[in-house]
Amino acid sequence: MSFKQNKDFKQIKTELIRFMMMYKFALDEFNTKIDILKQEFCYIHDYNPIEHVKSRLKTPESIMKKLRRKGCEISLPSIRENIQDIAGVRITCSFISDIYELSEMLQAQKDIKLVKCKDYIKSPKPNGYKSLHLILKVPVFISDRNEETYVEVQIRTIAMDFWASLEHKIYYKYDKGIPERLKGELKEAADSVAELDRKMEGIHKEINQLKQTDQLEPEIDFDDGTQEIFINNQRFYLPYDFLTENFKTEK
Ligand code: 0O2
Repeated sequence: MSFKQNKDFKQIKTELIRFMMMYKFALDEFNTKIDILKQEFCYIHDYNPIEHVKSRLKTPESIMKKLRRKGCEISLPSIRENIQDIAGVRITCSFISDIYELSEMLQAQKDIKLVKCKDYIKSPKPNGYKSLHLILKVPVFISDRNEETYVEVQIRTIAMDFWASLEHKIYYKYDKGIPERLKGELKEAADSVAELDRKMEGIHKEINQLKQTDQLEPEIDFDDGTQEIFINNQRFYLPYDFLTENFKTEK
């Protein structure tokens, strides 16, 4: 390799690293947002709808493959515009209602822009695949600029995730024809998963209604009227009257 070639190569390498870093930063930022929502849910609502979060950066091979499949030009600006899932986050929720609630919360954040929403829950793919896909733009602030970076978020229930992970392992991306019998069996499995989700959602709603009825009666922890409260792992003892008089809640 000549001196010039070596210099060019080093420059390309630096540019590529900078390019991919933006997606890594976007993932870092997005994961912090999810973590904050998760903690807020745990502290305030005593309930965590987020079961699991997994993020990944698409491999260069996979990016090139997708670029060719879509018939796009092979250049960094083309990748930046056409491949919107270089930064990908998969969030597994407990119930279907959690998926939509979380999606709304994310879209309500002022610095996040919704580019595309594909609702494969309301309109599943013919093979039975279900999931809510959001293509978002997240601003990444670096030393000399601010870049709006695409992040693909897939939100689904544990049951949908179970099906999709196994289907992916079995034959998603299998190029040859798939026997109709197997397609049918996989679709049946997806229908069972959907039924299970429906059942669990129903039980969850009923339990919530029961809980709300129970909570109408205030629970006072101690005979002297003191309430025990944990904030950030610290224990506080506060008089019940003090709390109800000073912290009015919205009705
Ligand atoms: P990987 O390896 O998971 O990243 P578009 O970008 O809109 O032009 P695309 O990417 O096909 O077209 O969009 P779509 O339909 O939203 O699918 C994107 C991702 O959803 C896929 O990423 C999969 O992760 C997942 N997915 C979509 N359909 C299926 C399916 O039938 N089964 C399973 N298991 N997963 C699915 P990649 O890049 O294809 O793969």
